[in-house]
Amino acid sequence: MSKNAVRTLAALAVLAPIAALAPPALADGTSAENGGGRAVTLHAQLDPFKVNKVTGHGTAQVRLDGNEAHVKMQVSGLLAGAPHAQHFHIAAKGVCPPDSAAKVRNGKRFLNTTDGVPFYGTIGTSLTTTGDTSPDSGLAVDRFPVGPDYGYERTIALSDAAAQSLRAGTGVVVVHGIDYNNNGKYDDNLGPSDLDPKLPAEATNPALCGPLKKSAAGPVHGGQGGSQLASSSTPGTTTAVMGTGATLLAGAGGALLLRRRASRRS
Ligand SMILES: [Cu+2]
Repeated sequence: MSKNAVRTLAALAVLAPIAALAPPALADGTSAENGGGRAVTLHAQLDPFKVNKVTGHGTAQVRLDGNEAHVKMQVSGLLAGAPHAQHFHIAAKGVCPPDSAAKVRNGKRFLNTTDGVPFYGTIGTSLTTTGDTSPDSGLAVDRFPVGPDYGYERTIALSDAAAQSLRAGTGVVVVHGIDYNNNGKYDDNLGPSDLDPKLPAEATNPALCGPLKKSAAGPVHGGQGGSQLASSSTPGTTTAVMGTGATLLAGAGGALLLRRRASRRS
């Protein structure tokens, strides 16, 4: 861990108790602006897109209070050593696309991000590990978790549009990045990405998807079985936990990251 990271963590640790004492005014104000948004807990089961040759799984939980979302995810079985963009997609049908939404391109049948937009909508929130979480960071590949397995936890201030969509039941968690030809890296076998032609389609095609649904009242249980999720995460602070691969990737350029060889783990 870099000195800066340590310093940041130390600062967060100091600020956390203060934040814990401070928020009522902010929370109330935010709730009032958002239609009196009562705190709600949402869950998503993240299932793989088989048409994209994905076999991983995951879960996501969101505690939404006003516009503040405390997000927890556990993901497993994705491409190792590769960054996985992840978002709340919003304001469409609130469902994951069926395999029949996939199209044939370059002689291969697969689902790209655009194919799914009529179902899950466009990006409302980028579930990055640090920094900006707006749609502008949708492809900030140096700030997303790294596969194959990871835990993710972060408290995020959602846009009004995203908060409203999640409350309306049209929020969908989508995790991107596939290995269609199973060669251990993002490559160009599917052609360029529909989102950024400088990236390979494998890097941005949807891997896992799950609609966020309101759960029955009751306590939220933390991520189960995740080895990479910090056990010391403090409610109210911003924490993001990445896999070991993230250390290797930190500081390098995005496109380079996607083209570098995946780790030799298989
Ligand atoms: Cu997405």
